[in-house]
Amino acid sequence: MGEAGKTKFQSDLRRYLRETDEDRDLTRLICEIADASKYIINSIRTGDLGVAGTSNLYGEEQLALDVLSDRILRKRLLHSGVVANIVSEECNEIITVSADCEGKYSVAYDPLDGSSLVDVNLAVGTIVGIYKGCDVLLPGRNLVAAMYILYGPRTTLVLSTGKGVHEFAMNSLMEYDLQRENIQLAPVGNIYAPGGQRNKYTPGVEAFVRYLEEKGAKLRYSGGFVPDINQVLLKGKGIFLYPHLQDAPNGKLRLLYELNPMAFLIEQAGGAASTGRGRILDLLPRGIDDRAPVFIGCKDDVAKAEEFIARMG
Ligand code: AFP
Repeated sequence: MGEAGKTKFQSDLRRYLRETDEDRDLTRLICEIADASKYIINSIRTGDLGVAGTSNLYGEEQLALDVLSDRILRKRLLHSGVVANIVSEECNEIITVSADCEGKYSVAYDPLDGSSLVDVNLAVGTIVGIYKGCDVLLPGRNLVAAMYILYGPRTTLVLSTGKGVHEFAMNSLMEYDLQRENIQLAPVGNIYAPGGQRNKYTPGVEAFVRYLEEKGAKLRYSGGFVPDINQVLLKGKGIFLYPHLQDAPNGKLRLLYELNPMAFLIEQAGGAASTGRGRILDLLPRGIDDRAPVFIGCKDDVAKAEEFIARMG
């Protein structure tokens, strides 16, 4: 399977969700998040960092970009009228918006994952997982939707509401147009993105990476989870890993707002997402800052990782 299939069907995001009979409130929520991305892009591109922290030349305070991105996104969610609870990478507790769960959604997000990469002009992204109702401390298999927005040379939005994975690209009017429908991953890939220090890999992980290298896989790692996953998804093949390390048994990436949304998307594209010993989407979060090791991408590559880890740890 080559590049994910392109489509001639042109539709903006809202119209696409309407035409695929998506729940009206979920459509509203997804479009609010998409709209928020326009303001996040502006801050990234112009360095206009709003208020707080050090002063800029206008005497205003400046925010760290991830804090500003969080404020932009949170404000849209707070005023959307369809959100019950929020979990943000920038806040160490659950933000209750409404005690009324009926017809509402709860959102777990990383407003600007990889924000430190902006200083070196590398791609970063917003990652969002959406649950129906009030509870967010649920296994990721309960997600009703997941999406990410990738701020790269182009701004793209990748979304699934459980009916396949679709890519939208921002046009000159800052609206999102459908680019690819039903993106699918091949069973086996030829690129790998190995996170974490190699000298801290366990024997099983080291053996798995050597297996990938010996079969000719090429290393593609940017340090940004969103662009690295996006490369696997849009090339239709590959694997990203941030494994358990000798001094970090749970790896680095956060379950609620990094791993679960990406695992939902990758599984919707026919791939797999594992801790190395079990499905990411089956993990019951103990807290909002839970971390887990991750092997995510082509399902046969993920299964091979699990084999090596079962055999060698
Ligand atoms: P930050 O959001 O703290 O920059 O971390 C980004 C990230 O969580 C994820 O986007 C990358 O895949 C991973 O860290 C990279 O980690 P290393 O810098 O250890 O490779």
